[in-house]
Amino acid sequence: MLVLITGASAGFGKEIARKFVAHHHQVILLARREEKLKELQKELGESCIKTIACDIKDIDLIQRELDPYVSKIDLLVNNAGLALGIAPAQECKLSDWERMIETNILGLIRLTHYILPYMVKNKKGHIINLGSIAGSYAYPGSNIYGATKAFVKQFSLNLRADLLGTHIRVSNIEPGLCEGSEFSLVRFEGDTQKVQNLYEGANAITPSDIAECVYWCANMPQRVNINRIELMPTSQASSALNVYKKT
Ligand code: 8X3
Repeated sequence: MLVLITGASAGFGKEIARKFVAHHHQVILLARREEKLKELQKELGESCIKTIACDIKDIDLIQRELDPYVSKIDLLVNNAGLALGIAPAQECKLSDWERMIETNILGLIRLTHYILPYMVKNKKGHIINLGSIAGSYAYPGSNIYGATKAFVKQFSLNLRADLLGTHIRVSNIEPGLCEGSEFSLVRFEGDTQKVQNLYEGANAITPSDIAECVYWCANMPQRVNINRIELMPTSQASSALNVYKKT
């Protein structure tokens, strides 16, 4: 299998790459940080056939770099995404909202739009999107982040509707609290104390748990489409509805 993974230099993306290479698949890695990509390429050896160091929003550059490979991609893992800040909506920076939409939605749809016709032509292919529990459950500070993941969830299901009869599979993996990636450090704007407090004693899920899910989805028999997988740490659950009381 040839697997294209976005956001591949760290966290989920890196573990997903390791998982597929460990099972003798080839990977193309896309991420912003060239140094980290090169490091991972060195670790993965010749199974990593290409790295592309650029922002997911640079679709023209991505298309140029992918051109020799695009018709051979079996699996696209749309993993690149981020949450910026955890402030209530009325205190958020508009630029943070726009950046989340740019990466989590526009980056994902542009790449999908580019690759999908090749998959349809080949009559095979699989798109695995990285959603989030934030796309299904509202919680304070999730505002635009959660909304982008709700988009990813519905887009995944809508793709299934359009792709009926094409043999293309689409899945959405929706993790909850996950430790061991840079996600929360980015969300808390580098505040390591807040990150530590969040994970302390939580026994959160890990990037390798996510990689396991992605790999399992991709390796189910062709007749099986896993539409969604929602996973949380055992220590996390959707909370009761909050009621604000006047004091
Ligand atoms: C983020 C999930 O639980 O950390 O995608 O907010 S959670």
